[in-house]
Amino acid sequence: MKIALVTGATSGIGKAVAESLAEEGYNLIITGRRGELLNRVASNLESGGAKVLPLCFDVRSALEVKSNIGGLPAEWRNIDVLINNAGLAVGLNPINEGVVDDWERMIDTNVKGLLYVSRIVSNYMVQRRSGHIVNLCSIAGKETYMNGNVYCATKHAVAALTEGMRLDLLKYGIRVSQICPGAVETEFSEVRFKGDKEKAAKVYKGFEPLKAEDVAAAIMFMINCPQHVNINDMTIMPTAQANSTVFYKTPEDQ
Ligand code: NDP
Ligand code: 8X3
Repeated sequence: MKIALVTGATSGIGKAVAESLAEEGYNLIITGRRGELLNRVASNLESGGAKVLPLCFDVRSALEVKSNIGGLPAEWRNIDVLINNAGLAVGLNPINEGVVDDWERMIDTNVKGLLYVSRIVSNYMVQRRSGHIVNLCSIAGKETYMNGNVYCATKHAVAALTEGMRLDLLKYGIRVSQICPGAVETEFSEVRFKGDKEKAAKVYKGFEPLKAEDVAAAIMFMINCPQHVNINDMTIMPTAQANSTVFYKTPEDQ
């Protein structure tokens, strides 16, 4: 049985990818901070026949990552696929009004958390000369939009790290990919707007956004390519979204 590790599997894209991987016969290590939710996701995956190891920790803590991922039982260390998904946007402010705590949450999660996890898992993969790392980047890793400053910077960093990882891990036969989605309707905007559901819902009004399952299907395509094929970078957008800021919405929702 193959093993996949998905960070941030309590909701959205991470949960959908974990479900797709389980359907394809993977055993799963899933992570997130919301323990109860994580256990519920684990039970659902197990009811479909997968073996699941739920690990509740914060990717921002190097110590917690080390004890959870560095301390994996031997039978869970042969990780074939790592989905570096845990991430978030917090706030949407011009740079001069930025909230330092929001900046730190984004940088610590999206960049440092991804690094802490990758440092350990890439070594498991190096030992076996095999593995596939898929990083959740974003259209915000290719473009910068007004007030998105720090979130965009973290995703530009993910893009640079994807390239760096691919270069460094090339000689071990480890595949490294990134996926860059446009608007996906998940808990993302609710987190960005700090629980303001109304503001969050408005983001996805007047057009058909991507669903987490659409992104999961694209990731599964990447993973299922033959061993000699690596998709470096995939951008996936709603048909009604041309770039990070241009949408074709019903007139009342413009
Ligand atoms: P969700 O908010 O639905 O899911 C985010 C996941 O990340 C949750 O499972 C959350 O779990 C986890 N997470 C967040 N912070 C931490 C942390 N410090 N430690 C551990 N886990 C954490 O959002 P999405 O599914 O949309 O986002 C997933 C990824 O996709 C992110 O990297 C995001 O930047 C990226 N993305 C999203 C897009 C979108 O439009 N939705 C578009 C492009 C990229 P918990 O809260 O339980 O810790
Ligand atoms: C999430 C998509 O455009 O809000 O990464 O940055 S966007």
